[in-house]
Amino acid sequence: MSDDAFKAIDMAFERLARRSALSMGRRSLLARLGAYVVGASVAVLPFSRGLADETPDKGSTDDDRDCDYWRYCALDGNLCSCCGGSTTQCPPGTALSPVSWVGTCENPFDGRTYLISYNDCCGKLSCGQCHCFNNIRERPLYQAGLSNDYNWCMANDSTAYHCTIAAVVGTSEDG
Ligand code: ABN
Repeated sequence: MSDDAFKAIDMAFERLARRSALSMGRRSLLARLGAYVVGASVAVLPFSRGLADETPDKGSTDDDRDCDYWRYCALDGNLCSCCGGSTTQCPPGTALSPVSWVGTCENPFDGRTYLISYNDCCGKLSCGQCHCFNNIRERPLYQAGLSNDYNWCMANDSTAYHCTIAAVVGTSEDG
């Protein structure tokens, strides 16, 4: 760009600055600038605008020690069925969490959708076996009851997380 072009731009900005200084006070100028800065930062903040993964997933196995077992469609954690418990029972020496998150999973064997309660089993260190990371219709933590990404042992005497069970609590047709 030539010197003349730079000069023209300088003058244009100077004129603009002088005109706005005449028409508004310093405080109101700062307030306006502040509003622009806050507006711009909200516009670019990295939050999730879309919903979580909506891909229907029917699961593909009847093996309850496999992450693809249909009931585990929203299970993020260790399978209790690999840790001395079962799909519905905590392993000996652990205690069921009274609070849980829920998911809806389709059973590929009867085509129906079931409400699943995922409860953590607590009181022993992580079992470390069969870790699954399934997130069908799971929601971020601000919808706590639908979020799997949380230690639901928080209400137990011992908050140590061991594994997770997946109990059917109803069908999606239940009122
Ligand atoms: N609800 C399973 C879990 C436990 C601890 C941390 C993340 C997720």
